[in-house]
Parts: sequence; C-alpha cells; structure tokens
Amino acid sequence: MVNNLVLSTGNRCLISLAAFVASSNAFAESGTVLQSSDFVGISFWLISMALVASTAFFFLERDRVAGKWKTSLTVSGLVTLIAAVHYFYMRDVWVATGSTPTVYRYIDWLITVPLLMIEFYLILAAIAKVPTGVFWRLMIGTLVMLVGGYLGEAGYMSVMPAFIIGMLGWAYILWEIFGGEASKINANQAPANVQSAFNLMRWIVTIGWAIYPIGYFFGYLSGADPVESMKTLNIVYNLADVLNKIAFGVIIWSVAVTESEKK
Ligand SMILES: *C/C=C(C)/C=C/C=C(C)/C=C/C1=C(C)CCCC1(C)C
Repeated sequence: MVNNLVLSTGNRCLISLAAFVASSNAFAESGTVLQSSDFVGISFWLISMALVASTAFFFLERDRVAGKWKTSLTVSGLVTLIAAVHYFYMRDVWVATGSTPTVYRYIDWLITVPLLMIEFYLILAAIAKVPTGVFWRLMIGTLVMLVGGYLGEAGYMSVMPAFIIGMLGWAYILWEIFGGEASKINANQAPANVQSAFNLMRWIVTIGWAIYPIGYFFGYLSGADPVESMKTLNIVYNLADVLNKIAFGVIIWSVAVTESEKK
C-alpha cells in the first residue's frame, strides 16, 4: 500500500502496461501461429514491441523533464500506447487470416494523428503564448484529411474525389506549420532547440506522412494487384509508423530534456 503511494505516475502506467502485454496472447486466441516466412506478420510483431517499449520510455522519462514539458511526453506515450494496442489486434488478424483491411488503421489514425498534431501546439505552448486558433486549424486539417481518406477507402465515396479532399486537409496542415501562424510563432519566439525540433517534426509530417497517400494511390488508383500490393503496403505502413510515431516522439523527448536541463 505504502509502496503504491510512492510510485510515480510513469511507473504506475508502466505496471498496467506490462500486465496488459502479458495478458495478450495471439496464439491462444487465434489458434494459428506466426510462420517464419511471414514477413508481414513479423513486421507487425516488431512494430508492436517497439511501440510498447517506446510507451514505457516516454512515460518513465516524463519524471525527468520540467513541468511545462510533461504534457508533451504524456501525449507521445499515449500515441505509442494506442498504436501498440491497435497493432496487437491487426497483428492477430493478419496471423489468423493473412489479410488486414487498411480501414482498421483509420481507427488508430483517428485518435493518434490528432494527438501528433497537438504536439506542434504543445511544444510552442511550452515556450510562448499560443492562440487557440493554431490548435483548431491543425485539428480541422487533420479531420478533413482522415475523413476524406476513410470515405474513399470504406467505399462511401468514389476513391478519387475522396482522395482530393484528404489531400486538401493535409495541404492545410502543411500550410499552417510551414507558412501559417504556428510557423511564425516558432520562427519569432522559440529558442534554437525548439526551432530545430519543430523543423524536424514538420519534415516528418511532409515526407514521412507522404507514405500514406502514396499507399492509397497504389492501393486504389494505380490498378496494381490487390493481394501483392496489400502485403507491400502493410510492411510499408508498419515501418512508416516507426518514423511517424516513435521517431517523432523521440524528437520531442530530446528537446524536452535539453530545455529542462538548460541553466
Ligand atoms: C501514426 C499514423 C499516422 C501518422 C498516419 C497518417 C496518415 C496520413 C497522413 C494519411 C493521409 C491521407 C491523405 C493525405 C489523402 C487521403 C488518404 C489518406 C487518409 C491516406
């Protein structure tokens, strides 16, 4: 009891996480085992475990940074936690059936992508006064991008117009972080470390995120073989999340630590 009280938030989160991981058993649930030649399945395992490790890392490191940076690390940990749980499910479905609909990924994206976008707002809010308009514009761009893509992938709309709506949402986000108010606050008020983190993060949103619309294009608009392109796409999406969720969080962690330790 007493011990429980002195555990930090990070440690408590970690214990729940470990309990959850220990209780998740793909073999028992599906009755099918991962084949050693199933590279897509192996990539699902790798990313699941990397996401669990990152979650533990971000939550524990939260104890190390100054108060105003803690929220940023909490959000990074939540992104990797939500994605990890989601990946356990997609991995099990893949191992059991040899396929996994891309639409499953949208459930994860609908929560994790807005959280990733909030990080731009949070790192600026740690060092300056940021109008809430910045927050809302990032949020609206994200939702337009995801809802557009979903309507196309799930068959509620023709794939091409849905793709264009999604691209417009993404363009709006890019405008905000490269030319809009967020980018101006960064350029005029942020210390050098925050500026370089902001800069790396916006390039991830440009180059790392481009993987998803390219995947959409090859999956629906290029006329490629659906089964083969599904395999490739899953590996590519799985690797993309290492950059877009884990590396993105590590950049934030790094600036949070440097700024917290600055005299
Ligand atoms: C962790 C998951 C991430 C960062 C997912 C990001 C997803 C996108 C950037 C999706 C973008 C799309 C477009 C830009 C056009 C329409 C189709 C989408 C939704 C795949």
